[in-house]
Amino acid sequence: NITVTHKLAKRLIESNGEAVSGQQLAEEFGISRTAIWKHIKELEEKGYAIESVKKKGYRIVSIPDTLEPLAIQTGLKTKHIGQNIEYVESCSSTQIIAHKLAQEGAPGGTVVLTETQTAGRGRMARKWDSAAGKGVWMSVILRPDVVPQKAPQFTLVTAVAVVRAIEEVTKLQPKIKWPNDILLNGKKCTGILTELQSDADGIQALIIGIGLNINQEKTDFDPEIQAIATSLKMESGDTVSRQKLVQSLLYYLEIYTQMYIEEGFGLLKVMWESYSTTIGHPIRARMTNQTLEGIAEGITEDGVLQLRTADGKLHGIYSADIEM
Ligand code: BT5
Repeated sequence: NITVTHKLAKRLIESNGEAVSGQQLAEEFGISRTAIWKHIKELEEKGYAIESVKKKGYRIVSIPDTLEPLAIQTGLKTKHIGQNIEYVESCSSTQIIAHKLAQEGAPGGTVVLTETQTAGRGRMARKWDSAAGKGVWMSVILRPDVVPQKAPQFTLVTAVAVVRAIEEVTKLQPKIKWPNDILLNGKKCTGILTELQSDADGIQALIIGIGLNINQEKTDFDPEIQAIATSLKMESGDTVSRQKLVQSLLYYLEIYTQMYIEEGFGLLKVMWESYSTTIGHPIRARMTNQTLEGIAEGITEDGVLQLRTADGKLHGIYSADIEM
């Protein structure tokens, strides 16, 4: 039933604002006009606004801002990423679903989307706050033919894609904090978590988790992160279309990951540095076994942060929390 309803929505969306008669739809779908009408009612219940034009038929006026595959794939410009979408209304974590799908052989480019997560996670088993319907909680499965040492840069490449997408859909100018935070006015609006399935043959799958705060108000966040988190709506003052954001993000993700795989990190490194808040500034890098203070001088071709301490020594930082 869902599929006929979805096909009907697709048919109406693709008629580009032209009304399509109940009779014509009934013929095309091989069902009665009453059945068509029932599917129209079902779409209206899902939040689609459909105009019924006398003697002419049905016309879609607006579609709801859900992350359902149909909504995302209508108007999606990618060839690869997002052609296969797994959507669930709620889950523990899209990372868990994506890991399972990857193990079961899901193709590269598969995307998992949800409205809310009960156990969204950050790095080192930290909690990721995932308010229902207010953000984009997504995992992307990639199967790049690269050595495992090249995996960490996918976080940086993804960060560039996120910045480009936010710039395209809003007027905001996000900044990147090494390695995986996207900031607006110094507050975090996006976190990225890259996980790896690999064996003796190399990378089997990369699972790139992206959590984007879109339409939250301050009080939608857990009290303990209200001072450090923000959303696109809080910064721009406007409600932002999650659909458009996902479509744009998948597009840039496809372009930039392909560029990285085929041409290496060079150009992306330049883009990344231009968006970075970290480079050129004094920072404190907290690692599991030590904390270093100094100037962040840049990143290497491998995505390693170069930190110069007061004694003049240059340190390569592979993983840390950065304070500025
Ligand atoms: C991250 O970790 O920033 C990676 C977040 C990845 C989340 C996505 S959502 C889809 C996919 N499924 C998952 O289960 N995860 C991925 P980290 O750098 O460790 O930052 C975690 C810290 O960010 C927390 O300890 C909080 O301080 C803060 N935080 C938690 N939720 C936040 C939110 N919604 N917005 C901003 N900051 C948040």
